[in-house]
Amino acid sequence: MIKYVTAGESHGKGLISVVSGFPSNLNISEEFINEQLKRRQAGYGRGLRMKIESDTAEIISGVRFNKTLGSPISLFIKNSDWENWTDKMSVSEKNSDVEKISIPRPGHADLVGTLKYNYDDIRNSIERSSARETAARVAACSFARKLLSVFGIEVGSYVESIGGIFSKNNFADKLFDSKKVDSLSAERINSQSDKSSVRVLDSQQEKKIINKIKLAKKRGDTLGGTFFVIATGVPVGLGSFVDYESRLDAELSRSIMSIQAVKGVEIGLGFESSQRFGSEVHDEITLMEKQFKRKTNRAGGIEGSISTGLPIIVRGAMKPISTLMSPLETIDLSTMKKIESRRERSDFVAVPACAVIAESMVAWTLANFFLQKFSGDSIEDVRNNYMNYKDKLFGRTKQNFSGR
Ligand code: EPS
Repeated sequence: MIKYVTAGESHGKGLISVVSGFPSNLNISEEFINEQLKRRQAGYGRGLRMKIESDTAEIISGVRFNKTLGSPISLFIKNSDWENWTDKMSVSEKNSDVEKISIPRPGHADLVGTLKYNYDDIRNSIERSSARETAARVAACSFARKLLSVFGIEVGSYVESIGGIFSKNNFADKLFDSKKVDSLSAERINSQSDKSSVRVLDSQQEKKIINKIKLAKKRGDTLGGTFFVIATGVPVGLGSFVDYESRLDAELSRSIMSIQAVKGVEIGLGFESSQRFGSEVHDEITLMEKQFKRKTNRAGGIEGSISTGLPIIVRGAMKPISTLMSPLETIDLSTMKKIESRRERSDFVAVPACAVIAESMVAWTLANFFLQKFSGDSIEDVRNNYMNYKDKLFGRTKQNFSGR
């Protein structure tokens, strides 16, 4: 089992990730991790903070000469804005009068966190619930992404909609369509979506979305949206139906749902499959050049909670950011009276960033299942186990059923 833990407050000194369970001899560089961090920071509609920060991870342990050692890996991302928060976020008790926040924002973790942890300052809720934490996740998950790429597995994403604006070209349909599914490439999807300021695949849609974000900004409002994550090159056999903790679809859903502000997850056709006939949902099985193929991929690459060998397709929905410049009604905890919510520096839209974070979470989940199945102390051991399985897959099945 690979594991990671993140630590750090949004306006503290920085963020830390500790990653364990990776095999030795995996090639990785700080530059590779920083490329992913840069992708997380992009997107039209982000707040001022993204201009202040230029997230870079420093590897503190677990890597030598660009190769993992098999020992715990630790990473540090410095918060450039820390120098402006040393008083407000001081570790030791300060005599200075640091403003205490008593007005919770509806939709954020402000009120529930304060009630649950018995805080006397909402700042304590704000700091750790912030999506800034995802920078540490993206850094940690870069190791998973790198491991998967050794075996030809790539993870990509694009934004399907922001503020209800969809593309006229139904890209989602093509993801499930037979002729396209085999030639899908996560890398190719990223090479297109990385170029768009809102991670979409259609320039007309991009223009409309930018106008809608401008409108949201003008109104002091925020927007959410939907995104797709696609993993290609995944072998058949990751995950299992034998118990609930081994189910690949369940773990993928959990990992996406764990991202701040995500409110919905689907695998393959998801909710739409509930409205169709069975014949319009299930993917017919064919045989081509000693490989089992499917005519369609409506299952999104998972059957019986096990990967089918077709692209894994996950769709997520993010709610609008809960910090509004035109505030909603709330209660001031210091007076218990009705008041307008506080304004706090924030993003207007973060769906493009959310898609990159979701890629990272999918990569982590897949790497975890991959290593459970093909586990080894070094990347060479993992490769041997993988090749042994992959090369024998068809012959083994044929042998099992021959002579019947
Ligand atoms: C950030 C995500 C958002 C930003 C944050 C940086 O966090 P939250 O979930 O709290 O809205 O608002 O920036 C700030 C907290 C700030 O001071 O601007 C990120 O992804 O790095």
